[in-house]
Amino acid sequence: MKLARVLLPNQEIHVVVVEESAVRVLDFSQVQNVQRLTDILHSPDPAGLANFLIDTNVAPVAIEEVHFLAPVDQQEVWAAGVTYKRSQQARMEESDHAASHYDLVYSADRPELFFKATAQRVVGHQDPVRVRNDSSWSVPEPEFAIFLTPEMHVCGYTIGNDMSARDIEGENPLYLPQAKVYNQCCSLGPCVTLGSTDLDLSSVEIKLGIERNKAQVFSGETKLDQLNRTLDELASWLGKEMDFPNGAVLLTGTGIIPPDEFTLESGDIVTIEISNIGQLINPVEKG
Ligand code: DO4
Ligand code: MG
Repeated sequence: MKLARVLLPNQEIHVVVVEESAVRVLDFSQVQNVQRLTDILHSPDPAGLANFLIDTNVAPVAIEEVHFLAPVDQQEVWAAGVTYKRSQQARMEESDHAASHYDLVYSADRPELFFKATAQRVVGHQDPVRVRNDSSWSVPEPEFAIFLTPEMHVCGYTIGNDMSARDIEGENPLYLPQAKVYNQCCSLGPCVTLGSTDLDLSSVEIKLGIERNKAQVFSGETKLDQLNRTLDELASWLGKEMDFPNGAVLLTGTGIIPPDEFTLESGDIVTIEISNIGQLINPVEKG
């Protein structure tokens, strides 16, 4: 089952169940203590609760008529890094100073985990992601993202874009937060696919396409079984020594990085597709 936060044609924001070609609006007035998408995700039976909440008095709304908002409420968004061989190689090449850090973290017990965004800095499907004004080498990072309960259990998946300024990150590893965290630095959505970690990773494909002036300027793909860590392992490292009363979203790292001569430009369209999860499309803005 897929759930989302959407803006309806009447400008109301609602949590919905997403079906093949329409969405079904949920009515939260039927139960106590369920007010947000997160409350459903963290409940013992998210699919059962969502089915129960479908407002049968409201007609299904066609998917083309709704605007998908980022599927986050108050969760912090975190990200794992250097979890694919491709990411380790690219980072070692872009940095003179930190090459051995990237090499070591790829195979170390403790993964790289960094704070990526508050919900306010996350954009949803079709809304613009941003390239920093002070970066001349920026790329999207297409990533499989997991939703975690306060107990650090995986309760759903979505598509994520960990926008990154490679020049700032490569200049000095201490600049990583500035390379990664700024307004509109992260995109998530369009929906949350309910599920836990019993996923056949080898069947999950991640694709990235970048379009400029209606022509494809980059495309790449990988599979989730190239991820060097398990989802549970990443979740449990994130939850060490840190409570997440609102749950968390964790981006699991990128396995697709455009060649070094590529940088995003204003007006580019970034499309990230993950099999069985969907397609996340965002235009790029600079400035
Ligand atoms: O080490 C820097 C960031 C790595 C990252 O974001 C990734 O591998 O996806
Ligand atoms: Mg990343």
